[in-house]
This record gives sequence, C-alpha cells and structure tokens, in this order.
Amino acid sequence: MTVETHYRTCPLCEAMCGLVIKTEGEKVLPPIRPDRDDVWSKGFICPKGTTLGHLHEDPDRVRVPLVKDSSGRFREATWEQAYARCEELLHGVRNTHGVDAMTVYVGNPAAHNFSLSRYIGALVMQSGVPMIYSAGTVDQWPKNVSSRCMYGNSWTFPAPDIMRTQYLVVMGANPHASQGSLLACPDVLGEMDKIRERGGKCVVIDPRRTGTCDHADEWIPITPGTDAALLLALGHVLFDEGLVDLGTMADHVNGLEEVRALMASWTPESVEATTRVPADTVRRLAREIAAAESACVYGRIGLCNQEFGTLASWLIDVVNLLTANFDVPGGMMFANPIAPAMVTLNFEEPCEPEFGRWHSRVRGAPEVLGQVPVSCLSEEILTPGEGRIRALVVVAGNPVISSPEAGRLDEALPLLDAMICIDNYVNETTRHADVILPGLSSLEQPHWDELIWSWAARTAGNWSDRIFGFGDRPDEWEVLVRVGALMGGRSNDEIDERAIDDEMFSGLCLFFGLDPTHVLAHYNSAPQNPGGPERITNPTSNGPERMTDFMIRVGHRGDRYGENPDGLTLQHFKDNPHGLDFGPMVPRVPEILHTPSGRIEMAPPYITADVERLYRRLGRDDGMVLISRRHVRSNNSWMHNVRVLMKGKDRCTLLIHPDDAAGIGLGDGSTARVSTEISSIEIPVEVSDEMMPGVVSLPHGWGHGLDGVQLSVAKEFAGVNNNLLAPGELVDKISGNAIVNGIKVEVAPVPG
Ligand SMILES: Nc1nc2c(c(=O)[nH]1)N[C@H]1C(S)=C(S)[C@@H](COP(=O)(O)OP(=O)(O)OC[C@H]3O[C@@H](n4cnc5c(=O)[nH]c(N)nc54)[C@H](O)[C@@H]3O)O[C@H]1N2
Ligand SMILES: Nc1nc2c(c(=O)[nH]1)N[C@H]1C(S)=C(S)[C@@H](COP(=O)(O)OP(=O)(O)OC[C@H]3O[C@@H](n4cnc5c(=O)[nH]c(N)nc54)[C@H](O)[C@@H]3O)O[C@H]1N2
Ligand code: SF4
Ligand SMILES: [Mo]
Repeated sequence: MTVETHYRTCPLCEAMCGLVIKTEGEKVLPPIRPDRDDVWSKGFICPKGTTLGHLHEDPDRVRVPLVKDSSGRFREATWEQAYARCEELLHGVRNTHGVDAMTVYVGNPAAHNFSLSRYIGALVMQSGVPMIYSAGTVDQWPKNVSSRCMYGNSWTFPAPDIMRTQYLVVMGANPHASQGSLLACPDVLGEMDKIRERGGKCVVIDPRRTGTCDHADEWIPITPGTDAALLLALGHVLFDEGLVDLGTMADHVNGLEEVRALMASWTPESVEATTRVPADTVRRLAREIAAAESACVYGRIGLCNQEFGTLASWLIDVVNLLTANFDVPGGMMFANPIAPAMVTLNFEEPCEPEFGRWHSRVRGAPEVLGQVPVSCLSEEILTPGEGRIRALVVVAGNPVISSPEAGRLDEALPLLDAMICIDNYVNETTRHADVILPGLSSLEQPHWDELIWSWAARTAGNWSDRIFGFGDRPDEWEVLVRVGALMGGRSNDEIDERAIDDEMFSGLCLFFGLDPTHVLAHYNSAPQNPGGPERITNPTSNGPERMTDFMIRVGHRGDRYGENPDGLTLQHFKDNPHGLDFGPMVPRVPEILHTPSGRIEMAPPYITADVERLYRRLGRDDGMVLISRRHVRSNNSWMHNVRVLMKGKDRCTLLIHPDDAAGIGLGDGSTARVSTEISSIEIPVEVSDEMMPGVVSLPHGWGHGLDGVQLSVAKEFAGVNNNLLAPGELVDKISGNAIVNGIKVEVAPVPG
C-alpha cells in the first residue's frame, strides 16, 4: 500500500494549526507532525494536534448508530433503523405536546466543525423549535451582548492585533492552556515573547499565576468577578489625567460623555479593597496603556463566566477605544475573513437591540439574544405543565459535565420522552440518549474554519479535504438537516437533505444579490468525480463545501462567479495545501458597524444600567471563592479518552494557596471537601502559591466515573465534575451567562 501525505488544519481549537498526516490505506501513520510550510501556523502545534489519529482510531468512538432497547441497553442499528426510531420518538412528542416541548442543545465543537457550524441553523429552522440552548451561555454570551450593543452584530468581536502590538494586557485568559480564544493566533505565548523582545510589555490580570505569566512582565492578581470595577477605575484615571484620546475613532463613536460621567466616581481607591488591586497599580496601568505606542486590553472566559461578565466584556472595548487603540494596527481590530461566517452576516436592517422579549417558563429568565441560561434546561424538563421539555436533541455537547448544576441535569435527562444525540462517544450526557447518531472523526470530513477566522490575527485561509470515509456514512450536515426536519414533523420518506440544502443555499444567493438558478447551475455542471461513491460523485454539489466556495466567492476577495475574474474561489485553496495568507488585520470601521447610528455605541443603555449592580457589590467579602481552569492536554470534557494525553501527574486537583491550605489543615495530596449550597465534592489537594489567597481552582471537564459511560481510558482518570458545585441560578444578570468563576465555596479537610 502506498503512503500518502495530507496537509490538514487541526480543528480542535482556535490556533488552527497546520498538520502533516501520513496514512497508509485506512491507517494513520504516527506521528502527526506540524506543517512547517503552513502559511498561518508555520510549524506550531500543541500535544492535542498529534492525537487526531488516536481520536480517529479510538475503539470507543461510536461509528454506527446506537438505539436504546427496552432494557435500556444500546444496540447497534442501521442508519435507516436509527432514523426510523428518531421519527417515532420525535413525532410522538410533537404530535402529543407540540413543538414547544422540543429543544436543542448545541455544544462547543459545533464552532470548530465545518459541517455543524453551517448547518445548526438548518436544523433549527427545519425543526421550528421556538428556542435552543447552547454552551454559549457558559462561555462568550457577555461578549455577544456587548458586541450586539456596541457594533450592531453579536458576533462582531474586536481581537488583539497581537502580532504588532507593543503592550498586551491579558485578563481572564490563559493561552498557556487554551491557545487563545476570541483571539485566533498560532502560538500566542510566542507572540507575547516577541512583544517583549521588541521592547513592549505584557501584563496578566488573573487570580492565578498561570503559565501565561511566564511570558509576561507582570502578574496582577485580582479578586474573581471584579474586573469590571478595575476597568472602571482604569477609565477613571484616563479621564482624570487627561489621557483620553479616541484617535481615528473620534468621528465614529457615540457615548463619550456618558462614559466620562459613569466613570467619574470610580476612583482606583474606591475599588481597591474589592479588587485587591492596589490603586497605584491601576494608575500606573492606565498611564502605561495610554503612553504605549499601541496597546490591547484583551479578556476572555475569566471575564465572561463571572458575575459581571457583560460589564467586563464591554469595558475592555471601552478602554481600548479611550486610548486610541481601536481599529488601528497594534490595537484591537476586526478581522476580515476570506469567507464571512454565517453568524456575522446582517440579515436584518440595523436596529436597537431588544432583550427579554420572552421569558423562560419556569424561572422566568429573560431571553438574551434568543437564548436563556443553559441551567434552565433541567428545570424545564423536570417541571410539569404546558411547555415542559420532553424531547431534546444534543449536537456535539456534553452538558452533564459542562453546565452549571450539572447534577440536576443528570437527573432530568432520563425523564425525557425523546433524546437524540449527534456525537462520537457514549459519554456522561449521551448515555441518556434514546438514539446516538455518530458524527464523523475530523479526518473523515473536510474542514474550513468558518467562525474562527472572524477574529484571527491575519487574513488567511486553509482548506482540508477529507482523508477517510468517502461516502460510507452520512455527513453531519445531512444528519442535522434530517433530524431538524423530523423534529419539524416531516417523515423520513419525505425528507430530501439536498433539496433542503438547495433551498437554504438559494436564500443565501439572494441575500448576496446573486441569481440562485445561475449559481446552482454552476455547481450542477461542475466536473463530476467519476469512480467516487455514488453519494458524493460531485463533492461540491451540496453541503458545506459548496457553501464554503460560495462564501469565498462572495467574500471581499471573491470572484463573484466571474464578475471579478481574478478573485478567489475554493479551488485556489485546494491548489495551495499549506493555505493562502493575505496579510495582517486592516481597519474596518465604519464598514463593519451595523448600528442604527452607523457609529460605535460606547455607552449602550442596556449595559450601562448594570453599573449600579456592580456599585452595590463593592465591599462585599465572599470568603473563599472557586474559579475554573483548563489544561493544554484536555479539551473541555471530551479528550480524556486519549491515553497519550493522560500522562503525567493528576490534573484534576484543587489548587489552593499555602496559607489557605495551612489555615484549613490541608496538605499537598490530602483530600478536600469543597461545598456550595447545592452540593459537595471530594478532590485531591495541590498546594500552590500560584493561587492568590482566598481563591481555589478546579479544572472543568472531568467526572467520567458515571454509570453507563463508555470511555475506557477516561474512566481510569475519572476526576470530579466541578459543575456539580455551581448553582444554576447564578448568572450574569444582563447576559444570562453562567457564573462559574468566583462562586462562594467552603473547603474542609476529609479525614483519613
Ligand atoms: N465550570 C466550568 N464550566 C464550563 C467552563 C468552565 O470554564 N468552567 N467552560 C465552558 C465552555 S467555555 C464551554 S465551550 C463548554 C463546553 O461545553 P460542551 O460543548 O457541552 O462540552 P464539550 O466537553 O465541549 O463536549 C463536546 C461534545 O462533542 C462531542 N464531539 C467532539 N467532536 C465532535 C464532532 O466533530 N462531531 C460531533 N457530532 N460531536 C463531537 C464530544 O464527544 C462531546 O460529547 O463548557 C463550559 N463549562
Ligand atoms: N487545551 C484546551 N484548550 C482550550 C479549551 C480546553 O478545554 N483545553 N477550551 C476551549 C474553549 S471552549 C474556550 S472558551 C477557550 C477559553 O480560553 P481561555 O479564556 O484562555 O480559558 P482558560 O484557560 O480557562 O483561562 C481563563 C483564565 O481566567 C482566570 N479567571 C477566572 N476567573 C477570573 C476572574 O474573575 N477575573 C480574571 N481576570 N481572571 C479570571 C482563570 O484563572 C484562568 O487562568 O479555550 C479553548 N481552548
Ligand atoms: S494548538 Fe493544539 S489543539 Fe489547537 S489547533 Fe494547534 S494542534 Fe490543534
Ligand atoms: Mo468555550
């Protein structure tokens, strides 16, 4: 058999590393190596990227549909049988209880999986469900809210121009583990080193002295959940000392006076006791940022998954605006992707954002950008009455681990009349399913990062062809479309995935001012793939590949189907397996704005009204609080089954400062009981001065020891689920995003 070499982009995180993968027949030949010629990642890789072969070959990976029998056991089934069972279950719920009794949960890999990201919308539209849940409300929802209010589109995020900046503040992010988030850049830590090599400065603001601090000049510990207070004080200094300069944004910003008034009383001294950041430090930071040739204040999950997530997410952008570090090289900039992501398209005319248009049935939680907190899901299943959720479709998610008050969700899921999971494993969540429809491994599907280029440090693109699995199983987009149509009440015989896709595609053509007949004809007459399996004789005829080609063609460098003969098409990327690069970020204001005023709304009333809540928090002492952490060899909850990634010491530990440990009577390696008002867990202790006193840290994504989980390796390293502790009602009030950082805990020794 011949050895073949493939160049692919790793789909696991936002670094989008280029990989070299050698295969022989159906086997991946280890090791998977970094692609040094990749125009974007230039040879960068992390330990997870080398394991795509392990994931592909994992014996525990679900490859055929599983249907639960009457004894509660999963049985392998054909796709026809599995779809028939889905129809029976979903129609059962729909016919008896209506569409309001059905919902969908979308998990994180949907953001990194080409087929899923483009077709979740199709699933939801076909189903007609009034609302969905997602991991977004335990993630970036505060940033979505602030972007919606400030720029008019909830997915328009400014990202640090990290490759050119002279001053970087990293707040509540740990690229040492995460490799960057809402900041797509290969080797973030390497870029931080380069900032310092060129005479710049890096500062990390985090309750924990993370590995990222090793690449920074300064670590500033902060009380969890108080970043917004720090940022208001920072802004106060800027106004107070006459350092405010909107620079090129002066004619594009509304709300300067409102922001000035808002910050007037927030002196660094007034927040010092709450944030535990010395007033002098805040003043110095403000002066340094203002004086720097260019600067970026960047924040991520630590700023979102907290009590004042929206305020903090918004204020970061405000500080960048106030210091002329917005939409200019070296500051925060909007990326300019080759193929615009679907969520960044503005299908409606600019309008003021509306929140709380409806409320959740049980808790009365206001809708925010179409979703309520994911922690509502369990009570919506558990509480009887009209509108009770009885059917749930889970797409690439593991909410039994990832969502707050996880124990209650674990108890609720067995009460569903229908639960369909589209996933690759029988894990903590999918074990409750009636039907598991397997996704594909990353090597079995083509890949183009739809979403991530929307906040990437350069404009580039890279296409990965599928390596294995030509046509022997449905692509995930087909599964999503079919399941959506089944939820929508159509029967299996009526559903034609391709027709539905064509319809959706035609809608997009019209949106971009193109004639669908003309565009569709283009694909239908494209060269066929003779000898290929019947299902995909023409790989560009349907599905995400055609969609990507379309998006490239209508994008800012696209050929618009011949209108710009020198423009780009997907073929250009197919012809360049190491990717194509088009340079650094470019200014995009005002063209990118979609606000009714056509300007950046720096003081959106919905957000500024929440400052009062923060004011009331000042001076409150929560005692010991818990925050979360990540590790470079974990990926949320789902890569602990890869044995090579499980080497080394136990990672599922409670990190605690030596003084706190001594005070409580905990030693390294002892066991602690960590409790909140809803639950308690026991976990090994790791005493470390990388924690600030009064703050303990647990990793998220663990707790694989539950009955019925079929992850043989992960079960050996089960760990404990930190979301058993997080009360579901704790949310950032104005975004509905979960608070899992900065929650009050009691820590006690477990004798023996
Ligand atoms: N306490 C605490 N909780 C947190 C966080 C935290 O920091 N602390 N972080 C939050 C964040 S940021 C996130 S994003 C969420 C994540 O929350 P989730 O998205 O719910 O959880 P994941 O662990 O990412 O689960 C991904 C699932 O997708 C499956 N999967 C992987 N690849 C594919 C694929 O290609 N196709 C299909 N069909 N399935 C696939 C996996 O088997 C797994 O079941 O957790 C949140 N929860
Ligand atoms: N290896 C790996 N990479 C990943 C993931 C993974 O699980 N593993 N998950 C991916 C996902 S889904 C996401 S969303 C991204 C997240 O990417 P990051 O945001 O970089 O995630 P973390 O590594 O959790 O870093 C969050 C930091 O916030 C700090 N923190 C907690 N609370 C506060 C607070 O109140 N204030 C401040 N200032 N800091 C606080 C924590 O100590 C931690 O260091 O990572 C992605 N990349
Ligand atoms: S950093 Fe690791 S997981 Fe992320 S894309 Fe690169 S190789 Fe993949
Ligand atoms: Mo996330």
